[in-house]
Amino acid sequence: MERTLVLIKPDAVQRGLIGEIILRLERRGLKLIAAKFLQVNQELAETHYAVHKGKPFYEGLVRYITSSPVMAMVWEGPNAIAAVRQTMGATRPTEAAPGTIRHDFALEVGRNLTHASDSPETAAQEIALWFKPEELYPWDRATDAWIMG
Ligand code: DGI
Repeated sequence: MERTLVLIKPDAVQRGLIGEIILRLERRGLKLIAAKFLQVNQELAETHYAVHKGKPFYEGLVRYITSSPVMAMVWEGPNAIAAVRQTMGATRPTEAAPGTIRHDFALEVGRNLTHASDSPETAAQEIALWFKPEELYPWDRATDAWIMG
């Protein structure tokens, strides 16, 4: 079982896509175990994107993520990290496969709607950065046996 951090970024919130994105993750069979709606401050943005510090798009990325509220969530499931990234599509929307969120709703890499952890190590770091342990609520879902063998 894996957990992954998903951010519905400011452009997706402003464009009224929170429900659409949650719908696709729920429908896939992933389980929501934590969620919060928040305005990201400079410190959180810089820590979250520390790996990109020094890159030409870094300052714009921090401005973008702090520009308006985001929805932060933790989703759980078998292969959740790969499954969520597949549902999001490639980082550059014009390279994302049809049927993915970034293909279906975005045009530019700098407004690509979502963030999802890219490995078990980053997922653990990012979940700990965005959520306190007591904010995670694992639960038994009546349909689990029909989604996980
Ligand atoms: O994990 P991803 O979000 O798919 O991609 P990533 O971790 O390589 O990059 C994080 C974010 O940084 C990405 O969602 C958008 C932004 N980014 C990455 N490469 C570029 C970029 N933004 C701009 N403007 N130009 C880039 O080349």
